[in-house]
This record gives sequence, C-alpha cells and structure tokens, in this order.
Amino acid sequence: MRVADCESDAVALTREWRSVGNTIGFVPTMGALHEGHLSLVREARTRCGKVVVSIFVNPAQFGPGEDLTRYPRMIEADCGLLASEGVDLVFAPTPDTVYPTGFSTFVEVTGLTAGLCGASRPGHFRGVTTVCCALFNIIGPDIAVFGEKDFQQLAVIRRMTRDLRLRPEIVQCPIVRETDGLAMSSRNAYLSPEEREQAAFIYRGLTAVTRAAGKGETDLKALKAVFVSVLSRAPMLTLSYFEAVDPDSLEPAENLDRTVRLLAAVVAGSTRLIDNISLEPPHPSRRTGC
Ligand code: PAJ
Repeated sequence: MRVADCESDAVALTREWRSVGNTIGFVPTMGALHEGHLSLVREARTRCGKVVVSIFVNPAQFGPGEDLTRYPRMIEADCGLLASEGVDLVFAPTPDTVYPTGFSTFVEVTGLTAGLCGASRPGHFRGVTTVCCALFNIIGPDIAVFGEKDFQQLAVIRRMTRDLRLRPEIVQCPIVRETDGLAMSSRNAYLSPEEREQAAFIYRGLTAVTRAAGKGETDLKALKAVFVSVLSRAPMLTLSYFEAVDPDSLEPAENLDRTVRLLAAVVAGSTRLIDNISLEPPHPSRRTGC
C-alpha cells in the first residue's frame, strides 16, 4: 500500500494505473476509520482493480465553533486498517495541499443543501462538494463510494456529479451499526458513557416508526410523534430534526404512497448525531380505505 501526501504523486500513480487499463474505486474519508468506512472500502475493492482512500479532515466543511480542532486524527492506525483491506493508495494531503494560497473557487449545490443539516450548518455542504470535486479531479476515479449514513451528503454529491458531468459513478452503501443499533460514526467517541447509552434511542425511534407504519399508520405527523415519544426516554438527547423526505429530491414527503427516507438529527451534549432509515409504502391490504 502506498501512502501519499503529495498531490503530484497521487496524480502520477493513478494516471499510470488508468493507462494500463485499471479501474479505480475511490473512498473519501476524514479518517478515524471504523467498520462503516471499511464497508465502503470493501465495496470499492469488489468493483475495481485499484482502490484509493483519502484521509483529510476538511477545514472548509466545519463551521465556526464546530469540532475541527478536536476531530480525531489517527493516521497510523487508519493506515494499518486500510493495508489489511488491500487498499492500493492512501492519499492524505495537508490543508495547504488541498487549499493552496489563493484558492478561491467553491462548488455549491443549491436547493438540496438548504434544509435538514444544511439549515443548521451553513456552508457545510459547500465545503464537502468543493473538496470532493477537487479530490475527484486529483484521483480520476471510475467509482466513488459513499455511505447512506450521511444521506443528505450522498444526495448532494450525486447531484453535483450529475450536474457537472464529473467522472465517477456514485455508489452508495448501507449504514453499519453498533450492536445496539447506533450508527457507527467517528464522532461517537465524543459521547460520555451515559450519552452513548442513550444514543441507541435514535435507531430505536426510527425502527418504532417503521413498525407503526407497518401496522398501517400513514399519517406522517403521527409517525413523528412515535419517534419523539421514543426519544423522550433519552433525556440527554435533544431533537434537531425528524423529517420524512423523498430520497432523491429530499423534498418533504406529503404522504406514504411511495418509499420515503426518514432522517433524524439529535444533539447529545456538544455532539451532533444523525441517522436515517428507508420507509416503504404500507402493504396494500393494510392501507385504510382499500
Ligand atoms: P467521514 O465522516 O469520514 O465519512 C466518510 C464516508 O464514510 C462517508 O461516505 C460516510 O457516509 C461513510 N460512513 C460513515 N459512517 C458510516 C456508517 N456507519 N456506515 C456506512 N458508511 C458510513 O463524510 C465525510 O467523511 C466527509 O464529508 C467527506 C465525504 C470525506 C468529505 O470531506
């Protein structure tokens, strides 16, 4: 496995691989890797001849007062994990490499970024799309793999890639969870033991909503009440949002006549946690009025 912090090395190596007919799978990350990240790496591994992972804690996607300085950095442990997964190249640039003096161009997806996490994190998605666009241009991947964990990010990246005719196909992977259901996240490390225990109620709430819908409840307000009621059993968690949206446009769903995505964000102390689940339309025999 090669590790490059220099952009020209990453460009030269990936160019050489493409020139001899290799396909390249790319997994962008901010490091502090866990099984969720590794699942994306494995997906890239099954699809492509060469796998590149970037590790870059991207300053442009952190707002003032967010956790840029305390974000966990553990490059050596990360490289150990990636070597065991058969990764070919880790690209770990410095901020000065990605944003050289005079850098002044940003990529912004409008509309999709306005609500949900975009509403409370202004500029966040602009930072994500700008860095991903730059990384795609450095690596030149055939596919880029993203997790459903960050569902709004995935939709935003898909839109950017489509609109700007960027090279990679965007591949999405399901959320990997801890045994109690909490979605794995590098930020889970910030949680106190009590917060960590209560954080499991986010997924419990989402599955309770799925069960209620399975029993025929189609009113989205009533389904939100189910989520809120489960979450109220975890007093250390404060709801930031719970929304049912169309999985592509992220527009709020009016009703349950098609598959929707339930997205939730909660705050535990100073840590923001997000999760989501797909909700299928109710079985016709359970639909009231049929
Ligand atoms: P990061 O939070 O490190 O996540 C990197 C990738 O791993 C993202 O695609 C994310 O959705 C995925 N991921 C994280 N936790 C996961 C889980 N439990 N199951 C499945 N996939 C999971 O997302 C970012 O970094 C950054 O915004 C980035 C795209 C790298 C741009 O800086």
